Amino acid sequence: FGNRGRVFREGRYAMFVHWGYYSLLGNQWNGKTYYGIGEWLMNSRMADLSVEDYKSKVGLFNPVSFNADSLVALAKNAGMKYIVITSKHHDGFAMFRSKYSAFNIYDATLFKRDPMKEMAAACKKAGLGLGFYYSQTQDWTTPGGFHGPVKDKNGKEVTFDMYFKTRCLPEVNQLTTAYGPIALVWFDTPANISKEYAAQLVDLVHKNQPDAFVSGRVGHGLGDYSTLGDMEVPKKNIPGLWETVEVTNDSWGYAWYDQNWKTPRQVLALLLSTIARGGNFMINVGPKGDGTLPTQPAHVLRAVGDWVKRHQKI
Ligand code: FUL
Repeated sequence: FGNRGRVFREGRYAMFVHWGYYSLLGNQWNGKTYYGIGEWLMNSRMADLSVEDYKSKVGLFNPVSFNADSLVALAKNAGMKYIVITSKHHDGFAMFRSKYSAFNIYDATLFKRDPMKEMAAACKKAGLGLGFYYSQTQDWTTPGGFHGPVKDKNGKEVTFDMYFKTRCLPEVNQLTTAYGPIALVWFDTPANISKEYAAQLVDLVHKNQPDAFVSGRVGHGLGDYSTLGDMEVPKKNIPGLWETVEVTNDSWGYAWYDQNWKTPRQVLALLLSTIARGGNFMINVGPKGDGTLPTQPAHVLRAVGDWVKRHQKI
């Protein structure tokens, strides 16, 4: 491997952060709650939100209390070695100042900050690795994206190829050139993407960031490691490079009612059994719409960290 994937290979324990416009909604729309994973609210069949509906409240998203340094400090105190944060989830909202879509946190809100820049600076200062989650196939609001509109605003048909070339690939290029060294890009839900597109993504990341890994969910077995199913902690040893991803409660993105927090003991057991079977463990937190974390998962991760740091060699 040389230096490629060193952060992943040596880090083993990571923080996953699902944070986006959906965090402001928290699984609620016009006073009604829709149960499920918070970042999927727009796609909830019950809520039945059109692209226009969904976009209509984005101006209310103004997470002024977001503090990258304190999120990174929490990960560090928890004994984690890298953080993977959502730069664009399936709803197509970019959590960075995208040059390729105005539906982004800088241009579509009053916030006027780029949280991915702030995370990059904070991780660098703290000596933690940073990875970007990027939904490459599903994009529910960009014409041509999987599960997205099939026509543009002029009624012209848009293909996946157009979405891929004008949004996905250029954004991945931006994320891997304008934010300093990146530990990995975490692609997700490959769905029916062809091998040719997946290969283009892998090549682009490796070209721009020779030390970065690409997650297995890029598709077609082209990733540098594999990710098990969501919340899948295996009961047997697994060879090769792999990870499992878990939640601190029941949702990745913030859901206002979800108080089903795991205890420190439960998280520690999941962490240890994953590490002992040869995998990496990445556990999620979902900041709220104001940018702050709910207090309980912070408390849980710190408590686990006390144990981890007492037993870590380095
Ligand atoms: C899934 C996604 O669809 C979820 O929203 C979440 O991001 C999880 C980690 O991966 O497959």
